[in-house]
Amino acid sequence: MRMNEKQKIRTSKFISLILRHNPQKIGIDLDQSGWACVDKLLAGLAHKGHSISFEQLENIVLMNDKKRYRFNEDKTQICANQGHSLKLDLELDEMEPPEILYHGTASRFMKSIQHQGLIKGSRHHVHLSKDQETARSVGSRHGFPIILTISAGEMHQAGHTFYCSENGVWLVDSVATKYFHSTP
Ligand code: HQG
Repeated sequence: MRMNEKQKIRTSKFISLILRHNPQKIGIDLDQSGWACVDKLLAGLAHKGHSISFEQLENIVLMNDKKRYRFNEDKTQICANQGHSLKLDLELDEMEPPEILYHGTASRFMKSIQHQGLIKGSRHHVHLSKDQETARSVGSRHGFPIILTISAGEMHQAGHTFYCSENGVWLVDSVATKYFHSTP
């Protein structure tokens, strides 16, 4: 069956839910690094009304606007690149960050953020972007967007560990208030 753009986005969002937060929703397991068996994923999706072919899954992985998922080499396994809330060992490599990174948030969170810094909440990490445009669109998901400029280079020098996901999202455990300011 051909999928239109709307169906593709709906199914892609459902795959995010499965691979980041709740594989049990379709009765599958992820291994300790977050990988799912492609055949089991497809069978589980079909069972919940998201019946897609392997080729359609390939297309979703390839065309996804933020490159949210990746296959292993022989495409028998699939995982989400970032955004998990499940306790996993994502096998991320430490990397030296650029001097400046950005975090997009919403104005309603600012009082708490000014008080306790950026915390990861239910996710594995605080998510940071390379550019302000991406940060703005991330922040807009939660309300009126505020962009925080993060002194990532300074944090790194002070011993904080940074990771970069396969799809270019920078990840860190937390950001103390002394390392950011909001951009007017
Ligand atoms: C905020 C999307 C109060 C934080 C995006 C954010 C990203 C605080 C919200 C990825 C806080 C958490 C993650 C504090 C942080 N007090 N609020 N101390 N510290 N916050 O959705 O970063 O499209 O869990 O600023 O592109 O918005 O799903 O994190 O506003 O890469 O692929 O708490 O999700 O990717 O919200 O987004 P989220 P996020 P996808």
